Amino acid sequence: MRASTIVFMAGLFALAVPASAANTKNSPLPIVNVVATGNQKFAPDHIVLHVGKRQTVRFTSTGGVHGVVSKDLGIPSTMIVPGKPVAISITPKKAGTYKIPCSIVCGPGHADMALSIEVKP
Ligand SMILES: [Cu+2]
Repeated sequence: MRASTIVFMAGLFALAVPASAANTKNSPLPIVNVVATGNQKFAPDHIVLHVGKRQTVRFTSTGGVHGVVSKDLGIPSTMIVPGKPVAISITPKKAGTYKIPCSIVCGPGHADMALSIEVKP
C-alpha cells in the first residue's frame, strides 16, 4: 500500500471520528448519524436505540442552526451547527418512543422539526 493511500485512509478515519467524539472510544456500537437539514428536518427522523446500551449519535447540520435536548434520555442541550458535527453518547434507561423537538428556532418548519428516538427493551 502506498503511503499516499494510507494518508488518505487516515483522513477518512479522522472524518468519521472527529476529535469531539472522544467519549465514543469504548462504544461497541457503530455511530448513528443524524443530519439536521436547512429545510428543518432531521434525516433520518426516526432512530432506534436499546435500553442499557450506550450509543453514540452524531449530529451534523447541512443548513441552519438546530438543537436537541432530552432530560429523559440524558441528552444535554446541544447546538447543531454547520461544519461542527457533534457526537452525543446516549444510554437509554427506559423503553418507549421519545419525541425530541428541535430546540432552536430555525425557520418556517421549526415547529414540526422533531427526531423520534425509539428505545427498545
Ligand atoms: Cu429548529
